[in-house]
Amino acid sequence: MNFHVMTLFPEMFLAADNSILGRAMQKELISIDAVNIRDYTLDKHKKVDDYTYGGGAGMLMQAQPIFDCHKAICDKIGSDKKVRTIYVTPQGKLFDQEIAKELSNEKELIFLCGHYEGVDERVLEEIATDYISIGDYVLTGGELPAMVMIDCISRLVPGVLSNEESAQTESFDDGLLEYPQYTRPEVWMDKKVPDVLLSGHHANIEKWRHEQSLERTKQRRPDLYEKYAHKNMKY
Ligand code: 4GN
Repeated sequence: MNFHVMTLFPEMFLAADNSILGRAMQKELISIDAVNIRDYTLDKHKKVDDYTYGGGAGMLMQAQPIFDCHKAICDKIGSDKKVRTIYVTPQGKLFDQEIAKELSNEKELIFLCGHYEGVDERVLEEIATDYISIGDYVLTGGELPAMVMIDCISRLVPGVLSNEESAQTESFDDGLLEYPQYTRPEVWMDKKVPDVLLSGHHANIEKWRHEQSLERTKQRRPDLYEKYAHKNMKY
């Protein structure tokens, strides 16, 4: 999977080079190419923003540099199909594991990270195929949301996680929160690891974990619990 990111702050994407994604990049399972939109401005002062028509506070990113940057990325990819181009925005569809799974099937993905008050609508109409938000809050730029999505999508690309790491995720009860986990020591601050986990009785351990998942989901995420209960209703 090749990620192409249009941004005014390409250095921010060096932060994506952590242990798991770093390993995936070395293995060439993924690549992240952060492209500076400013390199494509035709303005002699390298300006990429301007005032909004109709007035109001703040500046907008102009269409031309973004369009030319997108064109350069598409030419470089050289595919005959249209490449999915995600505008990261609080006005988008809410990102979740299902969207991540769907996007992980693409070979190339382009992200557009906005700044200031946003982007001229006309260039979005020309290049954006998807409008996606990571949650109902506003950040100063689209870079962090793009990194969240890239991280989440990358770990679904075959080979990025070890078998152990992916088996761990797949074993989670579909739609429930994870059960509590413990590592050494057996006693810490007078708190003992639950006996069942030390018993070696695998059926009991599985049953305990499922109960814990159910209880935790009911307490912390009643919305998910309702969905799960409904889905598993037997008539
Ligand atoms: C996306 C972008 C939050 C999200 C953003 C989100 C940058 N904040 N919830 N900020 O996924 C105006 C121009 C705000 C771009 C945008």
